[in-house]
Amino acid sequence: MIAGKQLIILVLDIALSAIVIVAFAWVVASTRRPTAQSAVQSGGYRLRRSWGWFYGVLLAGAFTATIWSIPYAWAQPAQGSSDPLVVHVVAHQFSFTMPQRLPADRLIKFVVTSSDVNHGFGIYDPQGRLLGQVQAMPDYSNVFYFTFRQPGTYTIRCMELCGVGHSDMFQKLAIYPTQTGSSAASLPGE
Ligand SMILES: [Cu+2]
Repeated sequence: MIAGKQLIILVLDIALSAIVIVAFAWVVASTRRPTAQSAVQSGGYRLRRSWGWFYGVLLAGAFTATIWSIPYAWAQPAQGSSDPLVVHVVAHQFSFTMPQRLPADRLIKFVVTSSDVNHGFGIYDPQGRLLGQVQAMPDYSNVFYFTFRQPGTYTIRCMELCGVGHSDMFQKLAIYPTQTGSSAASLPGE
């Protein structure tokens, strides 16, 4: 049963496809009336210039409006922040070797590698939103800093097609609240 967002996307897809088909049909029909190059050249150049300016301004505007939300500046450990908790992650076909519980409100330094092929290490919040990701590569460690702001059950998913079991390559990660006190942030069994 198609409903809600899927229905909107389907209708939009059909409408946009219809516009493209009409545009192609118009181009095909128009080629049946030959026109001298000189008659269309200056108009074509004018149109091309306006089109270039239109996209130039559009891209510059979109760039200026969105560059501020790029997270690189605050994805790094803050100056003077406490020692990060180092967590090693090894991805395999088709699971991750890593702790199942980690503390909230603590800077975590994930050191991510793979024992076989390329994988992705993606962190999803309890609502299923992607919060961050890094590649898991064989013979190489990627470092990824992350702080879980809210306790809850998060999901780690592989984000790179890595074989037949790729779609089953996910697991839960429990984030527990950090109590005040120095020992609260250490891992069980640490
Ligand atoms: Cu994988």
